[in-house]
Amino acid sequence: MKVLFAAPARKWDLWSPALRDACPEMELCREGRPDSFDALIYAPGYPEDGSTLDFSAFTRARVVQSLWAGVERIVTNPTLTQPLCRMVDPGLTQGMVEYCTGWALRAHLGMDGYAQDGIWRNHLTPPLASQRRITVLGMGELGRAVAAALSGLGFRVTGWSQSGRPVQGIEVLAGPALPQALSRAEILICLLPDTAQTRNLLDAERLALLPPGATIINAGRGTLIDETALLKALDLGRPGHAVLDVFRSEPLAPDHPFWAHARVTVTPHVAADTRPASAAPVVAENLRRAMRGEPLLHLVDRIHGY
Ligand code: NDP
Ligand code: OXD
Repeated sequence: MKVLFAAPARKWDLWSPALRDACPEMELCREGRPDSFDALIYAPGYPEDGSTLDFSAFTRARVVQSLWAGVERIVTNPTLTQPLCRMVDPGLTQGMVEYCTGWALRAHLGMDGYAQDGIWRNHLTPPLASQRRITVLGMGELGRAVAAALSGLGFRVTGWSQSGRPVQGIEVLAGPALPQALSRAEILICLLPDTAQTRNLLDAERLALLPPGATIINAGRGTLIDETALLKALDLGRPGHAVLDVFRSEPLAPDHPFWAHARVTVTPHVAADTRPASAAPVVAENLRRAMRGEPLLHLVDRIHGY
C-alpha cells in the first residue's frame, strides 16, 4: 500500500515513525506520481505553496484520511471525489475534555476575581457545580465527551446539536431550540464545525440571549462567532468573558482587538492536538479498511460538510 503524506513538511518527523509503526505494510512517501498512491494522509497547510490540491490526479486513491477533526479546508474541494475521513482520536478527545473542563472550572470558580493586590475577598463563595448551568453547542465526538466530563463533576449540562440526537444522561436540544440552549448558558462551550450553517451562528441577536456575565469558551471554529458583535456584546457584559482558541484568521493578527480586550482570553489554537501515538492506529485501521474495501470509520458527510 503506497500512501502520500500530504501534510506540511515540518510534520514529517513527528508523524512518520508513529504511522510506520502502526502500519508497517505501508510505504509512506512525501512525494511521487499522484496516480501511484493508494491513499492520502492529509493535514491543512498542504500543498505548502498555497495552491489548491488537485485530488483528481490521485486516480488510484481509495481514501483521504485527515489528521484533523475539522475538514472545512478540503470538504468543499470540487476535485475531491475520494471518500474523506476525519480524525477521531482518543488523545485529541481527552485533550479537548481537559481544555474545556479547565476553562469552565476557572470561570465557575471565579478564579480571576482574586487579584493579588492585598485585598482579602473571602465573600466570593462560588455556587456549587450543581447550581451552574453549562451549554455545549455541538454534541459530536468532542462535545459529548466534554458534556459527560462536566456532568460527571456535577454541572447542569445541556447539549445542542443539529439533530438533537439523544445522549445518555444529558438533555440534548435540537436545532430550533438554540434560543433555549443559549438562555440557560452561564458557561457556553462551542464545539461546532465550520460549515455554511454554523458560520456567524453567534450573532448580536443570539449573543444577547446569554445570561448576563456568561462565559463563552470557543474551541470549535472561529467562524461561528460574529467578531464585531462579540466585541460589542462583551462591552455590555453579555457575555462577561470569552475564551477563544480559534479565529477566522490564524494566527490572530498582533493588532487584533481580542489580544488587548480585558474580557477576552486568547489561546493559539491549542485546545486539542491530534496526538500521533493515539491517532496513528486510527489512521492505520482506516487505510487497511480502504484496501480491503470495508466500511470506513469517521467518514465525512459531504452534504453536511462535517
Ligand atoms: P463531530 O462531527 O463529531 O460533531 C459535530 C457536532 O456539531 C455534531 O453534534 C453536529 O450535530 C453538530 N452540528 C454540526 N452542524 C450543526 C448545525 N448547523 N447546528 C447544530 N449542530 C450542528 O465533530 P467533533 O466533535 O469531532 O469536532 C467538532 C469541531 O471541533 C471540529 O469540526 C473542529 O472544527 C473543532 N476542533 C477544534 C480543535 C482545537 O484544537 N481547537 C481540535 C479538534 C477539533 P449532529 O450530532 O446532529 O450531527
Ligand atoms: C482539528 C483542529 O480540527 O486541531 O483537528 O482544529
